[in-house]
Amino acid sequence: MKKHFGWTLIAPGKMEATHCLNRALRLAEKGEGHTRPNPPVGAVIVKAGKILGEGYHKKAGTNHAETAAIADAKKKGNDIRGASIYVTLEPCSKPGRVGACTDAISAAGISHVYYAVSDPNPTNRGRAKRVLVQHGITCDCLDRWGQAQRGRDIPVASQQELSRLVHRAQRLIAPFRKHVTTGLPYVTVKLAMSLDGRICDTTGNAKWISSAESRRGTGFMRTYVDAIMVGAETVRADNPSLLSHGKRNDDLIRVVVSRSGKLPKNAQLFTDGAPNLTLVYRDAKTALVDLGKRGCLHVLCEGGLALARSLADENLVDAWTLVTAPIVIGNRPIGEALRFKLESDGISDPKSGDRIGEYVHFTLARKTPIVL
Ligand code: AOF
Ligand code: ZN
Repeated sequence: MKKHFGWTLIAPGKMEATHCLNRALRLAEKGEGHTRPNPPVGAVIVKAGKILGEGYHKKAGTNHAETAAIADAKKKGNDIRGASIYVTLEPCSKPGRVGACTDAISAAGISHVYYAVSDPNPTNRGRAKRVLVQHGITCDCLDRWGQAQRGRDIPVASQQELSRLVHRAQRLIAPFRKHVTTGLPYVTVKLAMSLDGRICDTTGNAKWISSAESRRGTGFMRTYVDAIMVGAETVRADNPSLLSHGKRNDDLIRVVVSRSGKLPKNAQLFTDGAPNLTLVYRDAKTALVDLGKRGCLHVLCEGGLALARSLADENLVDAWTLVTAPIVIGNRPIGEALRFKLESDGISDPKSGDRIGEYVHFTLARKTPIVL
């Protein structure tokens, strides 16, 4: 893609959908960790190979991605009548904190809507197409591109590339899907292990196992989750700030699970003056129920072993991020903490190959959300 007199020019025709959806996803990802209880969403407006406006949802109560993109185009003085809009999520069709996006799209004179995945929120799910078609706007869900293509030509060169992007859009809203359908946040547990499958407990050899480089890599996860959760033993042993190694997320909530409630009063978490809220709960389940009520979509549990085990025992884990370190230690076996059976728990969908230096990160996510 080249910049040409201030326009982003897309290779004509078939590249449009993949280019615009990719861009919309990158925008949406900027909102991750800040939009609760709303989903992160991105949108791109395009006409004749030119991107005329783009935007994303920054915070609940503010512009949705579509209205942000429309406002961006207006600010740039671009005429978007007859344009197409690519959105990572089905546009909302019922007013909430803000007006319905289907109305804004129609008022702006946009004539095609392409969205990656249906909105799991029952208020909006599956309504957009009907509403938009009533306004004379064509609407296609890219998730069902084969179906859509039968009726209309979607500007896509590679089906494989489009499926990959749609899958990314599905992953992006997995936490929102869990929250809006169950009221609970999506839980990712991060554990470090050695090549011999030994788990690294924070009270043990944590500092041995995760290099500064790997910490920066997984520290990045703290920029896109809503809350970070640790057990009391981690606070006592490491006195962590739980804020990012690198870019900070001021919206991140810090959570400690402590059965006794006895935590050092001078722990960094309570005294560092950061804007980040710190909450203490007696057990993991109570914590998750309350975090869900506070609108948290995604909670990252970073240790230690006891907390990971209690989450696993109560069937509260949606995804495991296993950091494999290129060392052999000899400690407690990782299986003790995971305690899941790949088949019965429906854990699949491995996202592999995130390499950070000599470390490899694997994430195994549930196929279906947990229903309590
Ligand atoms: C979109 N674009 O950028 C977002 C959407 O309370 P509200 O008005 O902010 O509406 C929240 C609901 O709207 C949310 O639950 C989800 O269904 C949808 N979010 N929709 O078209 C966006 N954030
Ligand atoms: Zn909307």
